[in-house]
Amino acid sequence: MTNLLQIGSITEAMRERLESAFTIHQVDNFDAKKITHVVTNGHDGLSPDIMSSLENLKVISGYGVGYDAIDTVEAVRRGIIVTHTPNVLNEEVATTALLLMLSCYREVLRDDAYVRSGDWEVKGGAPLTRSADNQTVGILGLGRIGQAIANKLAPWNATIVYHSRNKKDVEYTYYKSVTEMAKDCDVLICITPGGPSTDNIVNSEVMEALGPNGTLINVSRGSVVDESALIDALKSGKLGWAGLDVFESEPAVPEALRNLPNTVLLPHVGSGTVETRAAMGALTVENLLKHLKDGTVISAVPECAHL
Ligand code: NAP
Ligand code: 8YV
Repeated sequence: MTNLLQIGSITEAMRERLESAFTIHQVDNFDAKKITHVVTNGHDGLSPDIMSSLENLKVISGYGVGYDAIDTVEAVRRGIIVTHTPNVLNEEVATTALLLMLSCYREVLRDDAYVRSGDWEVKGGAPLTRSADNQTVGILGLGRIGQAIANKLAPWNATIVYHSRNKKDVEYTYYKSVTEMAKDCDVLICITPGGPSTDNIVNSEVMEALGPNGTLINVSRGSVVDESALIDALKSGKLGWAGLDVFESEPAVPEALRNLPNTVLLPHVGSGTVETRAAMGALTVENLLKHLKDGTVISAVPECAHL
């Protein structure tokens, strides 16, 4: 049997299928020389220490589309194929982005607390909220998920604008500058990859451009948003609201952020439904099984597509 190193947890369905073809080793007990395949996830990735110890490594299969926790430069240098799970989670993550946006606009957490506390009976009707209809929504990263977000916003009659590295062949207005886009937006939704090229791309200047009536939604990576600047902007009122699924040092979330009333916070569950996680798990496994069968994979990350 081929030897697979498991980083992080895998589902029972994944384990059953993997055990038919691999001997699965855990990180606390493995013989580095034997390992040819790794299964991991977007959060844990593969540490440089473990990666360098695996001299016979051929494939790293990631459960998730984001692969910023895997050193692809080193993988390409060593001829190791990195795979991920694009497309199967587009709709779910887009739904999460909208869930956060609508929750901020309609103050779902505040009003839920109003009912539960009994305040409704004592104080009467809750204060009014803002309509999420007819908003200008800036999508930072108009890729697979970004486009799914744009599609899902159509029933709310949103005007979509976007910033990506490259201008796309779409009807939406393109902005070269994130700050200039933020000035024209009611909502900014971040859905780029993480990593050095997007590190703190949403800084205090962008947040102030979005403004006191603006809403920031982050379903990308915590590193994309300057978290301490975000806390300052939300506290001072320079930014109106934030809906966040991802954080700088997950699972730690700064107390200051947790105490702010103008935030909606989720524990990185953008793709976290039974259905979507099953599809991601299946693709993660199929990449490994296909490599065993014929030396190729289904969904290599772009950097490894030529390997
Ligand atoms: P994708 O199709 O590759 O789209 C990424 C988009 O980001 C592209 O439009 C790309 O622009 C843009 N981009 C990349 N680097 C950029 C930069 N430096 N500046 C500006 N724009 C940049 O990826 P996807 O499948 O939509 O996934 C996007 C990311 O979402 C993942 O990498 C992951 O971090 C995150 N994610 C989060 C969750 C969650 O649970 N919260 C779930 C899934 C994914 P070009 O097209 O011009 O290159
Ligand atoms: C996953 C994600 O929760 O796909 C991604 O990039 O962030 C999420 O879908 C994560 O990768 C699982 O570890």
